[in-house]
Amino acid sequence: MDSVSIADGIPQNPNEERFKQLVGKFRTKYPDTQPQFLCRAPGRVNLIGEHIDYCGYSVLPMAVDQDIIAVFAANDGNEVQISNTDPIFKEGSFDIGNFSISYEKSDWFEYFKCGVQGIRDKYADRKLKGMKVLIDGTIPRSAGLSSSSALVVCAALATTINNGITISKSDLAELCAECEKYIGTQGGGMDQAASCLAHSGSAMLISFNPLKTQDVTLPVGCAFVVTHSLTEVNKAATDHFNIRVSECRLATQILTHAKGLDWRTIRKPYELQTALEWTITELEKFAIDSLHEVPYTLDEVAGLLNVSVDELISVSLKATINREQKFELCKRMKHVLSEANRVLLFKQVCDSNTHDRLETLGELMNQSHNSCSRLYECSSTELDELTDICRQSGALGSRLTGAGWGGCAVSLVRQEDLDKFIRNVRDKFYLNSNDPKRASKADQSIFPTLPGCGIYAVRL
Ligand code: NG1
Repeated sequence: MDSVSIADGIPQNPNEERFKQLVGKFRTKYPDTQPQFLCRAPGRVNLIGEHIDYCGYSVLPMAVDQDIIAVFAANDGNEVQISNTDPIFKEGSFDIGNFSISYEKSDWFEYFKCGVQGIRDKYADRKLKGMKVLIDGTIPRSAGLSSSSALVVCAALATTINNGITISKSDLAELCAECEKYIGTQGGGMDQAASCLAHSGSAMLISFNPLKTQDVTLPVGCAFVVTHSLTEVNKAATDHFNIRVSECRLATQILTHAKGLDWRTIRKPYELQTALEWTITELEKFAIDSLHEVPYTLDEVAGLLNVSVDELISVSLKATINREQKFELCKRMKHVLSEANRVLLFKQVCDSNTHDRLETLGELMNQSHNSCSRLYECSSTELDELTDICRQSGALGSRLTGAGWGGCAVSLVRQEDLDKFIRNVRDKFYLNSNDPKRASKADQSIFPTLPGCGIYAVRL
């Protein structure tokens, strides 16, 4: 079992100073309490494979250096007290034996509770102890770099350690993917797996059901650069994300029914592909031939599945769905299935030795962005502009990363072009734009990133 090990003492690494400072701040914040542990969960940048984890398909992200860290100690009673070094995040407390998670608020505190709840669910027979926690985070929020999942993972990890629970990294990743759904988004598990299972120096191919990861060595001579579009989208506060999940489910159910299989049990494209023993390309062709381009209404989908709209809603959707909602089934399936193929190709190219592999990887990233923008409609004007500028500035490929509708892009750049690329993007997107916010945030909005390591914990 690849369980989370707890090292003794703060490691000598580039984070050493920040860790020590956080321990100092904990002592100031909770003067009567001796800090006992520190744990860390990184964010991730997804290199390719967007919006397909919840369809059951493999994705290819890497962990980033930006992270969430927590210093904590057991409390005598049931109370969990949490505070954050950033004063914009209000401190608070809750009873570990009795609390609920608010769908509506979707603020940092609720994400922390999600992680605790995940451990409560799995270890329902244990009486969990309260704790005092101080959090520090460096992942930009609502930027597609998984700050929310890193917080959920960090909270769950702290809860296990505080209660002497040993858990494997894979179990923790799976549990966190489930419990983050308490906040209302129906994500697929990429972020939590990347945070828990990453190895320093490698990107990773993550496959689901069962959760498996394979290290992917990125070609020598390339750099990945993250750039922030400086627009933020809180996916828990809008319904874009969950509508996409519903569209993929409904499309799968229509195709499943058309093949005479049970649409109530097959809910993800990958499950259908497996049941039919087809390749991704065969399923893609069948989807394109079977689904029309005009958006579907709930009435039409219910009619195709021979059920009432009420029954369809209860089996496949959330009760809160707007009954007038139209569903883009054909476009979404084209994106999902072509993107699933691009991920496998990206991995193959990384493993190969072809002389033009950087160009091929870049081209796959460009295709992915176009597909996200035109078929999945999860880009934004700013992200389209930013990725265009990145390509004009020397990137071999550039794409939005994470859920989209705002947030960050990731670009593949030749190592020798890196400085020039950063200068050009800085000038064109940030300094010479009419938006004063871009100019003021230029310095913190572009950074090259290397594959970082996953979670770890330290006894203080
Ligand atoms: P971010 O970028 O963290 O909002 C979300 C989902 C992922 C995945 C991507 C799109 C969660 C926690 N994360 O990521 O699972 O579906 O969108 O590829 O819901």
